[in-house]
Amino acid sequence: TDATAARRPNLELPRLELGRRDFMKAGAAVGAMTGLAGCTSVLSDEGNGSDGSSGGSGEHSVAPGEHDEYYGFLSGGHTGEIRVVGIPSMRELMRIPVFQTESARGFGHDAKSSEILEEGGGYTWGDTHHPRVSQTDNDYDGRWLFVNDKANGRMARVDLEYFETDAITNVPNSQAVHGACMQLPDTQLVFGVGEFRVPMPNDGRDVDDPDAYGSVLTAIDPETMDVEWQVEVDGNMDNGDGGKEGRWFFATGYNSEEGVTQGEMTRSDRDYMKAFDIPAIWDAVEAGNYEEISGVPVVDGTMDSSLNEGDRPVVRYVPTPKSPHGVSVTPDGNYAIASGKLDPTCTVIGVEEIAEVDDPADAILGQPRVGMGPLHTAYDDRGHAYTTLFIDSQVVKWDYEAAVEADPGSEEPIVEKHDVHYNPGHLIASESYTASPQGDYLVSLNKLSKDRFLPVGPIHPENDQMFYIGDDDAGMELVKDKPSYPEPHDASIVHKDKIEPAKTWDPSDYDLDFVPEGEESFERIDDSTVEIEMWARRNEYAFPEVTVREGDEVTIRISNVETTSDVIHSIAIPEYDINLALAPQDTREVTFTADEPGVYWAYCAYFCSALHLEMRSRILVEPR
Ligand code: CUK
Ligand code: CUA
Repeated sequence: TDATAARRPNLELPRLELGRRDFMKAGAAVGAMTGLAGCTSVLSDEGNGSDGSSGGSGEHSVAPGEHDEYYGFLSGGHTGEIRVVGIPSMRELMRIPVFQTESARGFGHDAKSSEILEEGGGYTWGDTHHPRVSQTDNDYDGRWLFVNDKANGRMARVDLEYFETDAITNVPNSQAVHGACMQLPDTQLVFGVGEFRVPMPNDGRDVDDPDAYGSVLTAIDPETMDVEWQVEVDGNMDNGDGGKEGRWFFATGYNSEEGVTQGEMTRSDRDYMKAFDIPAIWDAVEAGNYEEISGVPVVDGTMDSSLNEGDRPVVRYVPTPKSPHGVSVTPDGNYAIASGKLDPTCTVIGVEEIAEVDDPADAILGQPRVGMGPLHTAYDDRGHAYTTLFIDSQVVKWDYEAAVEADPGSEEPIVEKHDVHYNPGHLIASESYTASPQGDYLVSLNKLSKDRFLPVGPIHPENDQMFYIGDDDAGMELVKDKPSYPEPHDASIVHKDKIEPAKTWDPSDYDLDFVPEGEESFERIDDSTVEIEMWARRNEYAFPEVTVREGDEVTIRISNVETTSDVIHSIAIPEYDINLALAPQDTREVTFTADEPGVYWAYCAYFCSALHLEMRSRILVEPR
């Protein structure tokens, strides 16, 4: 609007018509000036936007009652969850418990979600890093979100119709699943990138022999969530990304030294990005060229291996400088860009070239010097890469075709650097993991917030900073700071039109029979077993009271019979550690042993109506 434009800081940025050598200096100047622009708007009235935003121009805020353009799916790190935010507002819309028990959504309270957690290994927490949304034809299809558990070596799937975790696979032979991504263009496989090296199987046999340790890439069927195969490699692995054409999967790695102490792990100057040849791996599996370990075919992808006819290696090792961490494939599918924590360059690897060259090192087409501590790279739709610089606390914008033209170590491809606050890990741009990013918004997930927010004790929030990147002339514009509970590592940004969330449950999607009004039942099966089928609606349960006997095993199946969207109930049972959340038309079940005689007021924990506080049922446990 004009009013918004009038309030924007009046800063005419110089148009850059410079030779390449001068570009760097000018780029730095642009960075400084856009930083200043951010400050100016904080000092103006602009910062007190009606959406409660702090700082940034009003152009990218979302007014009360209006919807965001994008869903942002952020990992929650060691909370074990996924957070859903709206972009550009950065408002948190929902949290999805994945690896942890969570009471607001009843995850791990009802039978179904408890079984998912139990089948996933029975752990009470996880460490989510990389949320990736399924794709069809290299574009988001909005069906599933996959996310790793770095802590316990698992992969989970979230159903994006219900925004609910529906499967967890406990990956064998792998202690930490770090990177997570899929085979493209159509999510044919989901890949978990094994990080820690452990003996395989890890049953105590080789604890004293690090040479016998290994790490594996795991391929999982997205429909069944079964492990299809694994590939053992040399060294550790870290992050991963899929080539757009479906042949290659890339994983960074460190510790090619295969050490077990930090000194040992960082001794050599080179590590390797691994390029997995997916068809060659399938050939090896089909030809029986694998060892079965813990019930999984494990293909030998170590450097010395050459399993297939014609000595076609299943993994190609591309030498990259010290301890590469991030890897991501450009939207055009032409390059995989990896960057090392301990080296100031990014390595631009030609995807087609990998298949053609004899020496994988020859597939390296560019190596620009971008700054200190480059970690992760995202893309816009105009040929720019954006790389986080952990040590410099900056995001560097650079031109990846220019990097292929330039000499190795050159700073010429740099377009701009912008400060972030502080020490960024991942960053993500709108749909930057697809073949068609929008190039408008970018979120930098900063590890340290230091003094950016009111102090809240010695554990600080992180700072997720959102930029508008759609105007190359004006440069990157810092729009928003969002404090984040520890700790997002990576995110996916998906246009709202590509996600179709359910408004209510569809009982036919569920394996438990719905209990309509009038069909409630209380059945004593035998001396110690009771089955209750009941419903909930505003403001009552089917039974105002139920009586069971001490020691009974009680199963409650309960349906929310509401058909109105957003009328949510729950059934909380005090002292029995139970809270089932019930969205409209949802049915949940729980079984517990009534081992303490007494009176228990089961109540609804979602404030659902004027008589919400009266919505309760008295459970009487009679002494035997
Ligand atoms: S991430 Cu997992 S250590 Cu850089 Cu992809 Cu944070
Ligand atoms: Cu139902 Cu409160």
